[in-house]
Amino acid sequence: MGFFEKIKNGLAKTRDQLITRVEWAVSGKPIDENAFDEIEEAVILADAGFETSQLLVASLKAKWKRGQIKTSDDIKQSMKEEIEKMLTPIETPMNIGGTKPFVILALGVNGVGKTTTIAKMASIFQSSGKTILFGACDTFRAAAIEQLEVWAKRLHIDTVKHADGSDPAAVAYDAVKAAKARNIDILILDTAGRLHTKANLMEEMKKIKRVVAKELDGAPHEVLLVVDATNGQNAIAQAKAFHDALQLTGIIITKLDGTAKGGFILPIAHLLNIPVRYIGVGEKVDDLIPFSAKDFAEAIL
Ligand SMILES: Nc1nc2c(ncn2[C@@H]2O[C@H](COP(=O)(O)OP(=O)(O)OP(=O)(O)O)[C@@H](O)[C@H]2O)c(=O)[nH]1
Ligand SMILES: [Mg+2]
Repeated sequence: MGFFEKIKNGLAKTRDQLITRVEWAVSGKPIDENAFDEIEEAVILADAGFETSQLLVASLKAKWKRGQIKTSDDIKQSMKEEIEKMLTPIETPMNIGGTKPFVILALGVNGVGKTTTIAKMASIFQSSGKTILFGACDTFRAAAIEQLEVWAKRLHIDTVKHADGSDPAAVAYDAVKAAKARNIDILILDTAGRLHTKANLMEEMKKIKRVVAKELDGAPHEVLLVVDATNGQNAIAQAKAFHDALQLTGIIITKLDGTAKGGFILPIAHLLNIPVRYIGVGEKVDDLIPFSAKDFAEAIL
């Protein structure tokens, strides 16, 4: 299956809900002011947030007033264009070419899909010939290290680890040292997830970041937040909190296949302006796809 097919399948729930509502608002009747209120509601229900939905619909309405929108097909076409326009600034792929080892620190609240996403990313990097090392910095949850190692074995990747309950920053330090010594291309650090409202999680992550930077200039090169699409608007709050504390360089959105809340990507662009690197559309290792604004817009409607 190609990328676009996967995104299309992954966004099926969001699309079905959005299309049903948009069509209900515009088909079989002349387009009027009311239709735009209903479209705005549809976009809000896709979890795009009030502010962002308003902005999107305001530009549609302006086109309608200029006579550029006449039919329900015009509406859908214009929505696709506006969504693509909104998402294009956050379509910036990770730039892993320059430095070695390139260090990726993966963060996020519990259960969003960090460990799985790390494995998926590693598999993508491997297919372009890169060597990978994992650092098991989730020493908090029982069995977290084993979970990472199961993936590592499958992908023939080594894991730097300490005992359960040990200092995650010490693991990160050893992992960076090992990556340097072994001439590894990409080091990916898995971390523990807890509620983003717990201050100690942020402090723990800040410490990892500091220790990594001390051992390797410019590292971590990528501070990547993993968010779960089924959390919708709450994922925006998570992104804000992590960004404030840790200056994110990118976001990965997982579980788009399980939700009708895919619209929450719009405020990530409009309010946060943090690059979305990949999107996750399933549990399998090849269910991670580079983010494309055009494909996303095309698939969501
Ligand atoms: N449907 C679907 N499931 C996913 C996706 N990504 C991850 N998952 C599932 O989400 C569950 C949690 O994934 P993990 O990778 O363990 O999440 P985590 O963030 O590492 O969790 P903690 O380490 O406990 O904080 C697993 O069952 C994954 O298979 C996705 O894109 N789609
Ligand atoms: Mg994990």
